[in-house]
Amino acid sequence: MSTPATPAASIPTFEQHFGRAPQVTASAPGRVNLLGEHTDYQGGFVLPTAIPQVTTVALGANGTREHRVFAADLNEQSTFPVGGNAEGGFARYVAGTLALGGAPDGLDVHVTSNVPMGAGLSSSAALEVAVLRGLRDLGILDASDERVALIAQRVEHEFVGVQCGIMDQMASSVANSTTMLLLDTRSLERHLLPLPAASEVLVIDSGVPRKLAESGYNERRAQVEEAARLLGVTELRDVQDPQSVEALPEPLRERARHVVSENARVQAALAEGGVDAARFGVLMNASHASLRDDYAVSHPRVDALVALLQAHPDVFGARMTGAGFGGAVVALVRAGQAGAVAQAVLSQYGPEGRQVVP
Ligand code: NG1
Ligand code: MG
Repeated sequence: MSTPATPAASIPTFEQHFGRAPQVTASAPGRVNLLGEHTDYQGGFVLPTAIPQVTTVALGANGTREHRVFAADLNEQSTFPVGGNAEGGFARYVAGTLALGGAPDGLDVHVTSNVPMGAGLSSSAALEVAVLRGLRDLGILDASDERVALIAQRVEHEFVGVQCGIMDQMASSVANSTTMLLLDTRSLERHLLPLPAASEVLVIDSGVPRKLAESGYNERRAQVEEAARLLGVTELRDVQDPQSVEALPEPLRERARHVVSENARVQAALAEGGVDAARFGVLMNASHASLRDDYAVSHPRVDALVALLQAHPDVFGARMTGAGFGGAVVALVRAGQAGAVAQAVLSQYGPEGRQVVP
C-alpha cells in the first residue's frame, strides 16, 4: 500500500521556515474523474470524486509588499510582488490565486501536498482551492464554494495559460471521496451521488509524465469550439443528432464524436435509477476507446495499463483520466479487491507504475 515517500518530520514547517506561527491553515483534495472526460469546456456532464490526498497551505501576513511562497516538499521558495505573477512553475498557481483572491498585502505561504503532481489528479486545483480557503479563513475573501471554484478556474486561464473547464476546481471545492459528484458544467447544478454499489475506485499512475498536456489541451479545445461553430450550436452539449458530427471534416469529426458520445455515456451511466457497477464499467471502457481513438489524447503506455486492468476478472472497467498524454488511469473494481488487482496488474505493467488510490 502507499506510504509517504518522505517522513513528515524531514519537511520544514511554516514555523521552521518563516520563524513564526502561521495565522491559518487550509486544505483541499485532488480529484479523479470517473466518467465525462474532455466535456467540461463544452457544457457537458462530469462525474469526478475527490481522492484522499490533499494539498495543505499555511498562511501568515509578512508586513511587506511581496508574497513569499515556500513549497516545503520541494524545499523551494519563490518571491513575487502583491498582485503580480511568479516566474513559471508551481508558484504561478499561488501568485494567481493570491491576486484573484484579493490578498491586499504580502503573505507568507507554506505548501505541502501528497496529491501526485502531473498525473491528471488535479494537484493544481487542490492548490488553488486550498489557498482560496486560506484567504477565506483570514477574512480576506468572502466567497461560496462555487465562487471559490470559479476564481480558481480564472487562475488557470489568466495566470497559467490553460483554457480549462470547471470540473477540477468544482470537484476540489465541493466533492468528497465517499460519493461521486454529478456536475452540469454549464449551469453548475450538482448532486453528490453514491458510488456504484459493491465496487471501489482504484487509481494507478502510469508513470508517464504528461508532456503535451497543456499544448494538446488548448488545441483540442479550439478544435471542438470550431466543430460547434460549424454545427451551429453554442456547445457540443447541444448537439441533438449525434449523426450530424459525421459530416464534419477530419479531425473535427473525431473530436466532436468523442465529446458528444462521452456526454451520452454519462447520461447512460445514470439512467434507470441506481448506478450499476457492471454497466458503469462498460461505459468507462468505451470512454477510454473514444479518448484514445477519436480524441487522440492517450499514450501507448497508458493504453497498456488500461488493457491489463480491463482484462482482470475483478475489474468492471478502466480508462485514462484527466487531460491525458500520460498520467493516471482509473478503474472500478469489485469491492475489497483494489489492492490485489493493483498488485497483479503492476507486476505485469512494470516498475514505473504506482498505486495512488486507495
Ligand atoms: P487535468 O488532467 O486534471 O489537468 C484537465 C482540465 C479539466 C478537464 C480535464 C479533461 C485543467 C486544470 N483541467 O484536467 O478541466 O477538461 O482535463 O476532462 O487543465
Ligand atoms: Mg492540472
